[in-house]
Amino acid sequence: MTCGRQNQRRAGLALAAAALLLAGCGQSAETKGADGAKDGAKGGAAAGASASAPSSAKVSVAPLGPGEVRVGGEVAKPYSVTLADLRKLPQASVEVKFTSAKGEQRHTYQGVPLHDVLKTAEPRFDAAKKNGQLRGFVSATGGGDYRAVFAWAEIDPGFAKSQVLLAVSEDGVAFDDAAGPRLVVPQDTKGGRYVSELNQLWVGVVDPVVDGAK
Ligand SMILES: Nc1nc2c(c(=O)[nH]1)N[C@H]1C(S)=C(S)[C@@H](COP(=O)(O)O)O[C@H]1N2
Ligand SMILES: [Mo]
Repeated sequence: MTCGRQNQRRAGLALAAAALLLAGCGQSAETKGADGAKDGAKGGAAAGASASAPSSAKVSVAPLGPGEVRVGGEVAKPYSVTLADLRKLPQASVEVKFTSAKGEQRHTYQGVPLHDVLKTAEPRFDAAKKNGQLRGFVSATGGGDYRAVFAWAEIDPGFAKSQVLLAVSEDGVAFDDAAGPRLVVPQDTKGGRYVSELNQLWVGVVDPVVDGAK
């Protein structure tokens, strides 16, 4: 049974144990199509947010609150932001289209630039290195432990043409506060990085990985 292995792999996330128990271990990413029906995973974040971890689970951090997104990694000021918090910040709006298992989707999203949310945490890039921020990346985790990675330059308006958003609404309909925001990636033609029910943003720097591999 793959249940235990899945559980172990996900143990780092606060919501993991509870979400898995409630969503069912059968709903692993491996059992879904490559182009990801994510509906099975959808309940995961909300369920994990409202349930407490079972006493047998070794979860080292507090359970996620409803709609909470943890911002951490290589940052000076790790913090949490909720969907309710995001609604109060300066908003941007974007019209996008992307392909998905359902076919082409066109939507208007409103939300906060991902770059704004990350800058608040003060990423620790090496200022002594030329364009030190270009060694940075951001891992975005959503409901069902769905995860995608961005290079810093893709989200930094100093480099990127388009603006990645943490959306608070889709086509004028607000996301449920408990579900959390959705990443919107206007430069992508496929929906894969439109991570829903976002719960973690993790800033990393590639140097330890690359130099460690030498
Ligand atoms: N949390 C989460 N977000 C996700 C996925 C997922 O499985 N889980 N699937 C992605 C994929 S592959 C696509 S194509 C789009 C589909 O968007 P939709 O759910 O609005 O149709 O969501 C993306 N965001
Ligand atoms: Mo997809």
